[in-house]
Amino acid sequence: MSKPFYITTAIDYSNGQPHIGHAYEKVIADVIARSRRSLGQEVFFLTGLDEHGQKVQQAALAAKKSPQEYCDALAADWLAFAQKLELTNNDFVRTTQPRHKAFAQSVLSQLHAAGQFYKATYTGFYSAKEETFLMEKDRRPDGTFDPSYGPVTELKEDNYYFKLGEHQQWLIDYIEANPTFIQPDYRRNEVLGFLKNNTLEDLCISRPVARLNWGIPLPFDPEFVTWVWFDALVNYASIAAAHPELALWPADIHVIGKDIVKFHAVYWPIMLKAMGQPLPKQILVHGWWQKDGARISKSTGNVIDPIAVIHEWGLDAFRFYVLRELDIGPDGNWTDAGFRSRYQAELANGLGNLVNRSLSMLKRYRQGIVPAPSNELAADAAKAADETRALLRQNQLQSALQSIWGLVNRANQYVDQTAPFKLAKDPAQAARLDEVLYNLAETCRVLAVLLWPFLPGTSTKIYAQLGLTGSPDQFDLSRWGGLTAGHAIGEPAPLFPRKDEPKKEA
Ligand code: ME8
Repeated sequence: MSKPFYITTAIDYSNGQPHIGHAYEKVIADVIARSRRSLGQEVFFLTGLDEHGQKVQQAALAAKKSPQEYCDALAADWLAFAQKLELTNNDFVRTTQPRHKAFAQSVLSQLHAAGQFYKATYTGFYSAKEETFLMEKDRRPDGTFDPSYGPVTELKEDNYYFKLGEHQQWLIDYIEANPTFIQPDYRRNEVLGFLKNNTLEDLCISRPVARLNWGIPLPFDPEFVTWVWFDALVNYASIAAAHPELALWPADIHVIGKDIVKFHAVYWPIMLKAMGQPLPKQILVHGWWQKDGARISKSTGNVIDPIAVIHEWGLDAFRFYVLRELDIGPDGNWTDAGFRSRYQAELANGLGNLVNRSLSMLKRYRQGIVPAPSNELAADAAKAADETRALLRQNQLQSALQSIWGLVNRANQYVDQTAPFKLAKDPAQAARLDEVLYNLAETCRVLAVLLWPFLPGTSTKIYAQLGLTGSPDQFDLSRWGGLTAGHAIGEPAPLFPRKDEPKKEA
């Protein structure tokens, strides 16, 4: 058996409720996971929670709970959220699980034994908010630190350091020799620019227990816990190791957001090299969502609640909007008007209308019995399927949706051109009507298959309305001609109910 395609997401800090950014990233990974399965690959999809560190400890304190109780309660919410998004993850990691902690400690012991760490005294500045040490060179021209660091305090403490610097040239050479290791290209160029223009400082991988105790104890010094990022990054390998029969490592894709590129494209590869492990094949970096042109922020109230959107519009409308609106890479801007307009134009009037009128006409004019096969739209369907297959293999999700909608639009245009409602009035046109109805129903079937990774609920409904059993989850089912003469379809029903316009403010 070949190694499964192993895809991961960032693990989210368990210090609050999921937001649009978390949902977006998880949907990207889910669509890639589903499309690879549809294309015949075995897939292992991992997501989960980052439960240690100061942010979580502080949030627990504010909630007057022990950190573990606090994380346990939140984990239930996040697991429910993963289900709400219909994620097809194969495992869900929580970094407080014994299986993860034991693995992280074994890595720490191994690297310590190999002489990769040393203990030193640090004197300088510390941002508790970002859990990071700052230096004189981090000051702005006016002498202050960037407000994003929050309050910065002076500090003198012992810690353990990881010898990053030794591996700098190796990493530059690796990234240059492997152009698809960091994608999109402009993120790769940023990392290369950073590595070529800076000397990598050794990385502080511990925090004294006296200051922070919510972490994995260093196995070789109980006075310290592991710095949260060293703990968190290891999740990708610890969960692979928890399924030894699958031989998952190395991962094929780490899907992450643009703010955590340095951790994944600099620290993690060097950690793996020191561990003697191969590197993940690709780090796929997505951009950040804004709302109405401004940063998403709980404190200013500029937020999008993905659960509320899903409740009002349905999961598939949410999945569609985030993937169709924003390519993987650049930043995106969520507007409620934009969401509403894509829903109306592309889902309700585009796909929904096509499926509903195609099946309703087949029901009305032919009692729901599929006529003899005809190939008029076969070439259009094959073109969309070929393009979609190639684009899915390159994780080009937005372009794949554009290609699928090329077929939706072609079929809607075909209805207008052939005017089956007119043909139905003329008994001499019965054979022509049969052809048109076949082409429309079969196009709907092909669309169900192409849409499966993106809109699994809608795709399943289309299949059911066509009276087909089984699931449209194998890409090869998109080959033209799946519907056979005499097959009885099911009951048509609107896929995307029309929504009233929002009431205008008086
Ligand atoms: O960074 N738009 O966790 P996190 C799009 N625990 N994506 C966004 C976003 C936005 N507005 N805001 C956040 C962490 N994200 C660490 C990860 S991995 C070993 C440890 C993305 O909860 C962000 O870029 O702050 C990241 O990929 C993910 O959400 C989790 O962010």
